[in-house]
Amino acid sequence: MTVIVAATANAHKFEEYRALLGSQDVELHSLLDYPGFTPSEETGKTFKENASQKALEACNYTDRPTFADDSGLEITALDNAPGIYSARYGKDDADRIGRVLRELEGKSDRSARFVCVIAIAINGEVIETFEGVMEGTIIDAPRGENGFGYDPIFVPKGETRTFAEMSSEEKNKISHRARALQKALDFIEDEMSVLDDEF
Ligand code: ITT
Repeated sequence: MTVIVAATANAHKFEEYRALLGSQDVELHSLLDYPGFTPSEETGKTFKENASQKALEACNYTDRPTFADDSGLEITALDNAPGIYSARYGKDDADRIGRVLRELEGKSDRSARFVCVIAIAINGEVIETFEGVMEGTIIDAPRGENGFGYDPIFVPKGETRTFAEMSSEEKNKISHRARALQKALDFIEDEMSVLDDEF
């Protein structure tokens, strides 16, 4: 079976990818399968740059088809912070959520969006990137135990529950990550059919 690498050290992200790719005929590795590899600091200014950096580095190390995502929460009233700094916005999830809620105190615009950019790297080259977005609102206090990161304060558009109150199956139907991945899978399917036509 083809091995592909999901270049993430975030176990929650990896579980989402494992569930989303469950029906595909591939064996999925994460960076936890390559303990000798330490990703370098993220230096990009955009999700796309960071996703590309992560995918390329891990592809070069593992010599496998690799994808990586860079993702985060953009909050309108905070000039789209924390954005690419979402993972670096505090020492742990509770600290990061506390900071966001403090910074939003007294602000009436609670609109926000989760963004995920997936980069695919093959043979030492980033071949394409794909963006998925889920719009929503930030509530006043965390609710729910599922998911990870900012899920307890994010209510996706059209829902009343936070991502953390939804099952993983429900989140995986509409999330920014699922949307980016679907675009990547559509691209791969199209490319594969082009190859099939040629041979
Ligand atoms: P890798 O770089 O190893 O993949 P990371 O957690 O550092 O792991 P990012 O740099 O992409 O990943 O940071 C993404 C952060 O954005 C993540 O740590 C969460 O705080 C937040 N985030 C992204 N997707 C999320 C989601 O689906 N639910 C909640 N928070 C999310």
